[in-house]
Amino acid sequence: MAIQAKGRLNEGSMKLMEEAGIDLIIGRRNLVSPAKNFPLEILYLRDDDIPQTVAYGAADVGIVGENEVLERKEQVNIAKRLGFSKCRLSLAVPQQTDYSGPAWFNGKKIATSYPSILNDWLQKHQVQAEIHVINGSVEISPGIGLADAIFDIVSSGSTLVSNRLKEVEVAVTSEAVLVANPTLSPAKQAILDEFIFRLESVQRAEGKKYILLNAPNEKIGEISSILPGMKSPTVMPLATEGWSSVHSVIAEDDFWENIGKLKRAGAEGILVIPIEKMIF
Ligand code: PRT
Ligand code: ZN
Repeated sequence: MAIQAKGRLNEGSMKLMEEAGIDLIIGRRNLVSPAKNFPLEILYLRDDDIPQTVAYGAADVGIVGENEVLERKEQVNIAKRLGFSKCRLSLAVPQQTDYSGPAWFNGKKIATSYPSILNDWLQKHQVQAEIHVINGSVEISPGIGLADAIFDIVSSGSTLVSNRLKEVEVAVTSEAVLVANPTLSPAKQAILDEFIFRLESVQRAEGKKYILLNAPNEKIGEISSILPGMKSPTVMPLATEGWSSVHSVIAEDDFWENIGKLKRAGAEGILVIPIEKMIF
């Protein structure tokens, strides 16, 4: 599996390994890390090289920004969207521009590190513009007279603001994705499926809490209807006659909405505890 050696995707990629319960042997030179307890080896690369490495089979899978996958147009399958490093690729123009729509870009010079995605957008909107490819610090080009506009990654938007630019068109949105070589052997596919299964078990548990509460037996029906659990809540008798312990899984957001209702319905001793993994 190829992951980014350093940069914005590295931390999220390493967190996924941890969530999947994969322990890596981190060597001193740190170019390759074998896993101790899973049939996996990590290669650390620059993000730009990951789509090609996976397409050519030097790595079987990789974690990379969808923007790089779209830009490089290599033959890889998106095995799973990972939900981190979210951003968008947008066109931005100087703040004072009276922007009228895509036709504004006709005859303009646009600086970018993503010429292929930009070219797709220009064609789709039938705009004739000049693409000026630069790597890094794209956002300063209009200010120094190198371009009329830029096409770049935006996340919070603060880089645009500090360069006196405004975002006028979003071409694509992106997040980190798990990519796979399209011709994995069945044995490798099985390892990938196991990896994805583990990630999904952790994801399912995110934002979910295990709730335990005590209630008089005659209130259990009402309390169960307030708790939208996995199926039906587990009800166990307490040592105290006429009382039970009710267990369920709830979304954390639902909990805050329903706490008052539960108490009014007679729930006592409410405990809310985190869930690490959920497997159906
Ligand atoms: O060294 P290597 O080549 O591996 O890394 P890199 O420098 O090419 O990439 P890196 O680590 O900067 O980004 C890796 C990936 O993170 C990108 O390909 C995107 O998929 C994703 N990502 C998410 C971002 C951002 N958010 C982001 N904000 N990549 C870059 N930025 C930059 C953007 O270029 C711009 O300069 O941040 C600035 C905008 O941020 P805001 O918050 O000011 O809008
Ligand atoms: Zn890069």
